[in-house]
Amino acid sequence: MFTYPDVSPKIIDEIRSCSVAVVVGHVGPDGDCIHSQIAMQKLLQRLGVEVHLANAGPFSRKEIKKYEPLFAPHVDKQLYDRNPLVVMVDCSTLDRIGYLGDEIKGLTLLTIDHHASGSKFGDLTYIVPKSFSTSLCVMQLYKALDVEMTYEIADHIFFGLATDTGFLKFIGPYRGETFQLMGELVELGVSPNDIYSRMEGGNTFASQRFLGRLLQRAEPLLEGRIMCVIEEPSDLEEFSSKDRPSDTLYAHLLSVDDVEAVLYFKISGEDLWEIGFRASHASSLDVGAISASLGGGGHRKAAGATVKGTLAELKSKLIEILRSLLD
Ligand SMILES: [Mn+2]
Repeated sequence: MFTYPDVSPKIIDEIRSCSVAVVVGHVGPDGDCIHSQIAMQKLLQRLGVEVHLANAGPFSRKEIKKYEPLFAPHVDKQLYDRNPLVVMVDCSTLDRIGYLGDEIKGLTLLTIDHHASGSKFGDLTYIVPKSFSTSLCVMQLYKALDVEMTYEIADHIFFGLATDTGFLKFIGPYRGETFQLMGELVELGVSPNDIYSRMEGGNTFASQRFLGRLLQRAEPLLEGRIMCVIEEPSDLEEFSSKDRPSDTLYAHLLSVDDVEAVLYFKISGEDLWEIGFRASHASSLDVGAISASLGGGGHRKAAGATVKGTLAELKSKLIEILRSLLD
């Protein structure tokens, strides 16, 4: 069975000797990022540290919106001058935290992450690529520092795990350790049932109508191996971009037989498109690489890029790239 690596004594000493800290996370934060930041804040507070939370946002995901008031958009000079320990969670490179990267330059940095892509950057790192969430890495810090977890903390940790695993859908075999950790959290009072409702609920009616519109417009390409969905200007007149039902749209279209990838063209400006990519679990397509070739970023299965050009140009370019990859 997989076991988490030990947290280094250097990290433990750094945390134990710290008096003021700022916990930062990546731009466009998701549930794992926000709940890991909060769980990390609570851990440090229990050790008597004065803790600040900072994130450059935007807090556009519905499941994290309510936490926005807890986060400062900047690390101001006053705080910087007190030489806080910077704890960066759910990312391993400074460019992922946006302009905050410039605001923390020169401070001691502790990185806690589960992404394989980032370099082992920074003075102190606890990076576990096999971990299904950063929040489970934070849980290891509670254990290493011998700080008792309350229900509230357990709930943050479970929520981070739930959002990063599509509520456990992405967990494969031989990962019993994750279920053992979940067992500990549930025994602290966490209700998976309640977490699921909070994670999947909270949709606006408009987002569900928008979903219906986009599903009707989905176009199968390359013998149905690709699904392409394109927004029209009238969509954004009728619906807000905040109501984009992206995750559900991808899930619905990837569930169609033979579909390997979904392309979602979102209007971002005049001849400016944000293209979302998702690949199916079974496909060998690496949409992260496709997105990177367009100047974007992401992972093998999920990626995005913002690209200038006309729709016709971009669409035919992508069809050519996909055709060559699928052959
Ligand atoms: Mn994560």
